[in-house]
Amino acid sequence: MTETVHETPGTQEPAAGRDPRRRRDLIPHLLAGVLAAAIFLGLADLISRLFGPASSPLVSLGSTIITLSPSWLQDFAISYFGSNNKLVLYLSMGIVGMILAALIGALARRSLRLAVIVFSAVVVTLLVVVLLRPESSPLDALPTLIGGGLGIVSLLLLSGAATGFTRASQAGRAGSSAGSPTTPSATSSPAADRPSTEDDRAHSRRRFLGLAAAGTAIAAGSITFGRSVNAFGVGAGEAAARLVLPAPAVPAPAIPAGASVGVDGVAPFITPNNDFYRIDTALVVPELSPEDWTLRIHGLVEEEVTITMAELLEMPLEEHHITLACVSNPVGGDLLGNATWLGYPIRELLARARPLGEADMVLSRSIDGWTASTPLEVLTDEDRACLLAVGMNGEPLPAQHGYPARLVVPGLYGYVSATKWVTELEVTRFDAETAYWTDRGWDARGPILVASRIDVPRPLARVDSGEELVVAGTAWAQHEGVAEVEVRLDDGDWESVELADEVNIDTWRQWRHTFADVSSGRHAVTVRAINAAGETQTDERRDPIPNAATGQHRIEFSVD
Ligand SMILES: Nc1nc2c(c(=O)[nH]1)N[C@H]1C(S)=C(S)[C@@H](COP(=O)(O)O)O[C@H]1N2
Ligand SMILES: [Mo]
Repeated sequence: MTETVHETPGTQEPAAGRDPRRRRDLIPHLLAGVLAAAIFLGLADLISRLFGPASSPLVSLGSTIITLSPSWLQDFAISYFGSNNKLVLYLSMGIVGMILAALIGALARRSLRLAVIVFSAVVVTLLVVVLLRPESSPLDALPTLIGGGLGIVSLLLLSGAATGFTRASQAGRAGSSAGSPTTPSATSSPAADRPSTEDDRAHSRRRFLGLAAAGTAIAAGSITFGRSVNAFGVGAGEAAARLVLPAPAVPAPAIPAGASVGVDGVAPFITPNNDFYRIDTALVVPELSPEDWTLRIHGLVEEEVTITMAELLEMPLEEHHITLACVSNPVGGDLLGNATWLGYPIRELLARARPLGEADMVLSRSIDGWTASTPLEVLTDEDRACLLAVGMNGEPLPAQHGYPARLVVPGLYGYVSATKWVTELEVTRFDAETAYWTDRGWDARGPILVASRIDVPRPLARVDSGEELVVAGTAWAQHEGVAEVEVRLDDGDWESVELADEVNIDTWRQWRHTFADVSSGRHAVTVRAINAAGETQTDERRDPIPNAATGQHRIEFSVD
């Protein structure tokens, strides 16, 4: 090993830490550490595209962090970052990783051997993380092993070159202060390998800069190329384009024009697929081809049933407009969306399997192991359109929304019902099994609470005086129906608003209201909904856990 070159304590003067030039000399070493780590992870990620998604140490580490995070952290990430929570996870991993890698680079300046040991320990840890993923196989170790090996080679090369670079700068400084480029200064290392001519120094600098540029190119290139060859979900997206949906045997009724109140800025009645909120624990969208997909219904049933995609597409499919909502939606938040779903009634599938009398729950399982527990009586309800869905707004399910098949259950939050990439329905009992989120403290049944939101005006908007003030938004109480929505200006009386046509009781309902003669200055408007059972949305503020945030949406604005 090259440690004799690097372990040169003599080069460290007592005051080195306080000398800004000395601190600047650390930069090439920090960069060497960061680049070596980036080359390791970038190449491993690129090579992982030949294997399963879990074979990328980045992906497996991210998935493991999600699995191990305390539920308050997961809840926080979902409530505050919504559909961007995975991006935030990657950014945080990137920042922490860069700091660690820079520290390894700094360590390499003192002792290259120790730095290589620490770097190898990180590689081995990530190897264990990859192999412990439920979805990985032994072959998935290869990308981490190969990337790790190349990362260590890079660390050796870059740290060596960084040492050359710093010595060249030190010699340059010593030379200019001593007036002679060839005489080592009195305080510096007696090591004979210090570059002594201007040419040598320029060469050392060029060598480091060249290696650093090459390292940057390799790291950045492998991440970009690897992820564009087969970016998250794109593979499944391409497969989705090949799945041809049959025409529905029971089409959804056309959406009347009156379903919209016609106010700009209100969320459209049907949420386009690309704008539909996305919440799941899957860091990489599972890629499931329709040819390989099956749904197995088992557990407390008289007859186990397995269906293939070809069989499912032969069945008489139904289309329904249903609004999906996330339990983590904060008051006024947008973690809900409305779509026209095409699928087969789950109750018909369960009827084939004939659940036993003692069963009261269906544990649905996704290909990635995620689970939801849904009351059996909801899924077998004759009057509820619980679907094994394959289509969303006239297209096959987008990869992110569960391709090729997911569950959609009107009236229950997604975490207890809307399993994406679903492959299994286990008929069981609430007292025998629990599901992903119920294990983390959330309510076992998760019925959707009556709620409403103001979309217009936007919070803190400035509105022209003289105009009438239009307030508009949406309200929802899936499977119960919205009976009434009321708003109030400041602390005034509640006033009933104009409701859009009810399309069905499973979708949200737009509303609008006009206030005349609002005085100039600051104001607030508050909304509340009342469901068909007569329950009024409470004003009591409560956190989402265990069964959804409560409180009324209130926004402030000012009239000029
Ligand atoms: N496989 C799987 N399905 C899942 C989840 C998940 O984490 N994994 N999250 C659920 C939650 S909490 C919600 S709110 C809905 C969101 O569905 P969407 O992403 O299509 O909007 O999916 C549900 N289905
Ligand atoms: Mo959710």
